[in-house]
Amino acid sequence: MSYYNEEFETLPRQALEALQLKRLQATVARVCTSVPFYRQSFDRAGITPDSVKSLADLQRLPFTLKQNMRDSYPYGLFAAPMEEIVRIHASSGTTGKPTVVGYTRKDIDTWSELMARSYAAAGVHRGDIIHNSYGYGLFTGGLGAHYGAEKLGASVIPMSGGNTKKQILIMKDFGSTVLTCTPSYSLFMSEAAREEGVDFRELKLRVGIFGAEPWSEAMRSEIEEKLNLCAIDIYGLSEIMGPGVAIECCEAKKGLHIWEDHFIPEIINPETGEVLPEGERGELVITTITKEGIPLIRYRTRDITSLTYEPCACGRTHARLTRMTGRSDDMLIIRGVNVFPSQIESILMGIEGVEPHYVLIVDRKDNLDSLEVQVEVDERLFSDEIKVLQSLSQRVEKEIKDILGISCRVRLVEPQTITRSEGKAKRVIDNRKSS
Ligand code: DLL
Repeated sequence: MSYYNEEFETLPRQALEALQLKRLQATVARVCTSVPFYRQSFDRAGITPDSVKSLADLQRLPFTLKQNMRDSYPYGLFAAPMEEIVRIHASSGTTGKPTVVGYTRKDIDTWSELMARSYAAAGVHRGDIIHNSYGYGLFTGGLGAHYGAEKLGASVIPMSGGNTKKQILIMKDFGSTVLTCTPSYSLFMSEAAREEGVDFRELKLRVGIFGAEPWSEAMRSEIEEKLNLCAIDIYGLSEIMGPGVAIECCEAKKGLHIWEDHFIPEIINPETGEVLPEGERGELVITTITKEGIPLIRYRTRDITSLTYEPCACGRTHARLTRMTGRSDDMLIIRGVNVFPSQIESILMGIEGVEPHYVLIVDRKDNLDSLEVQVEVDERLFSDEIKVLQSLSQRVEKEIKDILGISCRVRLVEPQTITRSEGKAKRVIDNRKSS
């Protein structure tokens, strides 16, 4: 077993909960004194700094929403004076102003440690050469993965995204053993390698640490086969920290350990806000308990997952999240049926001849929703008879109808026609939003 911080990663539950309570109380006191938003929202809920006597009292605290962060743009929720903020990141989002986060020196140290733990959980160690293709900049992916790699003591290549041909060359010549990027970019790299005549089996890559966007189990198999490595799922969000909030361990690869000595997770019913029992799927809510720059109480992530406290084969005692199926605001409602893009992805990946590059186009005509699934087909198939293509598209339509209960139109498109992404892939075009 390779831990980065064995004592904390394997802390018995009782000790972990005692630590959580102490840290939660300190965080509540901190936000009450330093953040007017919390002072007011706690006042309205009748909460004082000493209201939290047990972890169960967390449920009495009000939620924090992304909108609250937007309303206090840019620095309104900061709990530390600007003199103590050493880094600022922001996530752009698709609408409105970016969400801005600030880190104190201690926050950067914590983030680096949690990323170092995450690498160790993924089986990465000193001596590894980490090819980091997450974007460097306001996005937390690049710098988060970078600082964690240095903290671990591995060698990091700060590639950032883009210039894919060069990435392949560097990976080959520098002997990279670990690749960090979005799952969609990893597939783009496998195509670029093929074009460059580079076979991933000749490379030294052993582990891929993929996240920042939803991906399915079927996509994992596809990536593992095409890139010849062990693919690990990593989760995080800038509001809470960045990458490294939770990660799968390479021993079990069954759920993502969330570092509970720094974050308290809850799962709620997104409609009612009610806390759900262990194992039930719902929206992930996170409370940060060590952050100084921008601590968040019961932050509604919008990400859909479930939580388990069952012991894990790796010996880590921290709870595990199941693979995220997507965000509650990404859920498509098509003629009344709820569907996540990742569910369609899983079906597509299970069908021979269809490639892992797709886009979903949703429209509304005469008050009726329509869904078109555009997906690339295998090169060999594309040159085949029209009959073969027709029967393939009918098969995809039928499987989507049988499994998800929605009718759609499938349009098989030529290889290389769907836009590739160097960061987060854009899988859905919802034209209803603009109409
Ligand atoms: O994406 C941080 C990150 C960087 C995570 C690199 C992992 C690797 P944001 O740009 O703020 O931060 O986007 C956060 O991305 O709320 C999820 O909806 C989604 N997301 C992140 N990781 C996963 C994952 C980074 N493993 C938002 N599976 C989150 C599914 C993910 N969705």
